[in-house]
Amino acid sequence: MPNLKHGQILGGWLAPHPPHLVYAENPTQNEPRSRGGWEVLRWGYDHCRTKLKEQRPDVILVHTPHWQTTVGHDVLAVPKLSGLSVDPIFPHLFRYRFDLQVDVELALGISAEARKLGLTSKPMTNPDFRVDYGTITSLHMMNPNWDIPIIALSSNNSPYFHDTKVAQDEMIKLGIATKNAVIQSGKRVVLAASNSLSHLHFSAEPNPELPEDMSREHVFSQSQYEWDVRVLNLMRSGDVHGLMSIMPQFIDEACAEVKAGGLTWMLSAMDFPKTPAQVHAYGNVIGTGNAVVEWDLTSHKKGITP
Ligand code: 2XP
Ligand code: FE2
Repeated sequence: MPNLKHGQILGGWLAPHPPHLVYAENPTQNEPRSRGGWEVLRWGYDHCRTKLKEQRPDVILVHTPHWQTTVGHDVLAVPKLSGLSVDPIFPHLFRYRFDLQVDVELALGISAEARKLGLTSKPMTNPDFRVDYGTITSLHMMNPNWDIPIIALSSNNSPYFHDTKVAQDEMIKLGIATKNAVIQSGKRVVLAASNSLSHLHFSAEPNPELPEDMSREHVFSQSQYEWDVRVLNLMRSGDVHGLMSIMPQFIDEACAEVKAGGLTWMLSAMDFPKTPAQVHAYGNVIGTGNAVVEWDLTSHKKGITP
């Protein structure tokens, strides 16, 4: 019998995860209370929530820098996970009770496809696993009801030991593996690269009494800001090859969090789309540069091709 399934990647989102965004939303799941803050970025996520309601994907896949694996690329593969996730740097802002479902079938498929391409990959099957704040923040902002199953992929920390280019080449393979598994699954999927852009941040909270004091929030430096704008303009113009070619320099000069590989993974899974991306918001969080950016693959063609 031929395999008649043909899954689709509907789109991808650059979905930054400063825990401040969840803190500012005051959801019931998060213990600390706030007066708000970082509204422009939070409003940017409104577009994502609306789009997901229209699209109703079967699963959201996220690549996160804050679940780091020294060996290989792990894929979350426990059907249900719940617990308390605390941000180790900002525990006063993020103590979040998560309760989520994982698409284990597709998770196993991604891990198997990654191994076929020569990568080291394992399904993560520990039922007590504490999900990291990168995964939770991006996914909470995208879908606060958590009524769509998810899959999180770990960040192999090879970029921190090896040449950036070698590490990013591995992420291209992980993207291809993801695409292959999605196609075989027959599922409709949305991707999220959980990353800030420029990533230098203030060494202390400008106002510890009121972390959401927006009178103290600003770009870390003019050069970090200019790097972010350059990268966002490449996304907006659909110049994905220009974007990929300056990525190593962006990582070095702006300490960009895309170093962890999520953006490269996502663009690769989407066949490096020349579709102009839509920047829904840009804003700073404790000085870092963050943008909510959408690649809508349904606007030009029906998803990806094998
Ligand atoms: O998530 C990180 O990497 C952080 N440093 C948290 C704060 C702001 C991020 O943009
Ligand atoms: Fe981060």
